Amino acid sequence: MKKSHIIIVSNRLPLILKKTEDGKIEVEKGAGGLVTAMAPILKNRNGTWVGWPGYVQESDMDDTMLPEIQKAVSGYSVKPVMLNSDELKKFYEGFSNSIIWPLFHGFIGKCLFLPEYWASYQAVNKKFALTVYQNADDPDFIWVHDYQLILVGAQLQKFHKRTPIGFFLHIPFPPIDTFIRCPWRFELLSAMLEYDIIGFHTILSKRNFIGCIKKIIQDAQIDAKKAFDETVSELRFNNRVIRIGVFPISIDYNEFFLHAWDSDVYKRSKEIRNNAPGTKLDTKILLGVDRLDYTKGIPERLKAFKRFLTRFPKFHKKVHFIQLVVPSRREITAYADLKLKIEQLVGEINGLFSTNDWLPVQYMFRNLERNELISLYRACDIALVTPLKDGMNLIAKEYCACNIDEKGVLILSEFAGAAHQFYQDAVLVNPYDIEGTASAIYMALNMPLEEKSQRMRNLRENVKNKDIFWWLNSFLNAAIEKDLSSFPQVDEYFPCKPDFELQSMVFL
Ligand code: GDG
Repeated sequence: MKKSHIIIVSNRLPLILKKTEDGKIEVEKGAGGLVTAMAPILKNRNGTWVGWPGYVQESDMDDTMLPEIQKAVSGYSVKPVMLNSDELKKFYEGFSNSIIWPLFHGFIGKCLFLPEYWASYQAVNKKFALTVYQNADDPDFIWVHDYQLILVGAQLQKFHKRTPIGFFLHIPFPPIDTFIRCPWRFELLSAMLEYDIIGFHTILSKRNFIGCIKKIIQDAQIDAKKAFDETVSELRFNNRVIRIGVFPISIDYNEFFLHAWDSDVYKRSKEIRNNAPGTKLDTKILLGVDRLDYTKGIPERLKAFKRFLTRFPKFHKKVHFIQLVVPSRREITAYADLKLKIEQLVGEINGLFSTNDWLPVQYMFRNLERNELISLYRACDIALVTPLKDGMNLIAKEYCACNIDEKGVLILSEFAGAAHQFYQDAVLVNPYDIEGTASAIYMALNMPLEEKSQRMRNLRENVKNKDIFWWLNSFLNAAIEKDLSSFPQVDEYFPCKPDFELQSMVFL
């Protein structure tokens, strides 16, 4: 029998194409948890990765560049899908990042529902699907990733591709009252039902998705017993079965753990502690690491730190807050505005509280080398991971994996996917509650060592047991498992009839 291959489809390839000053194109290897997890399985199954190499080009890929691109990865193939400047603007910055991203994170006011964005999103998804179609054979398993590519599965079905197709959403799925505002809600939801398996990070996203299906899609049926729990549910629609599951993504725990033990990392973490302006033996380091994004709650966190300093002057000169912001999507106005807001708040706090021997906030706006980031994780006493909404948040997991002396505290937003796993051992906060977050900082600073160690041990155990490889296996097992005998019989299913009022709105 022919061995099935795996095809990964994501907006970005695990490599970066860059133009040098003398006009040559250079290829750099990509990094990150997804690449690490996917590489062994891609190699083992002679797989292919389809995606955009992050380089804008007006024409399609020149075939002479393919060997150069292929050289950046070994053991599997890469198939680039090129984007031109119009597609970058309308598909990537437009529909993906000015409609789905804000909508799915609940920032409805930031959505720009332009029909030309929708047209470009459809066209680019078709382009991705075509590349997949040209490279897939029938028993292959196709795994599409994330919100930029929701329509790829439906498009492949139009090409009569009847090979199993899975989809994983890396961001939250919103509740019905948010999702319903999207002019293309029916098209997006119907397209999701063309996949054979859909994975979410949290039970909340799974419930929201099923809630939307019940309201918006006619004739879908779902297993009543499992619809709202963490197990894999089956949804029946158009004589097909669609599996829906909860698979919280994670990190390569061992990689972070081993790097944290590195002697250079140890030295660097000591330097970070000793070089913080005004550092004394008892100075506590607080850390925030985020991509520049309004979902990450950076201004709210800075306001909470300001409130903390106002309420607890005895901590002046005894705390130092390092906030790293990694540049991202600055072409979009909302992101450029956010940068200014953050910088204004940092200036305000330092202006109010700094002395000639103490700087309360150290702000960095750049990308750091992986080992520098790990040194920061090791150096800090408290990690502030307080997004307003986040699919999972890998910073929380990386911080725990690197906290090898188990004395750190994780302050975590209730609205990060990670809170579903860490609610017992992290200090949970509502990031909109500035006063409450300031109190949480105070509580973390005063937490007895024994309690800190116990909580951190539990957190690390959790990340270690459910690492990125666990995530990958769980998803693939749920996708390929034939005998789901524990699944209920048809009479245990309830119909997902649309709400009458909504039905008339949606279908008239
Ligand atoms: C989406 C969802 C979900 C950050 N700064 C540097 C750096 N990083 C790396 C971290 C971490 C990653 O970036 C950020 O991961 P997040 O999970 O926080 O964030 P998103 O980019 O928003 O990702 C999110 C994720 O998808 C996975 O499903 O968790 O909810 O929004 O790995 O280490 N890496 C280096 N230098 C930096 O300066 N080297």
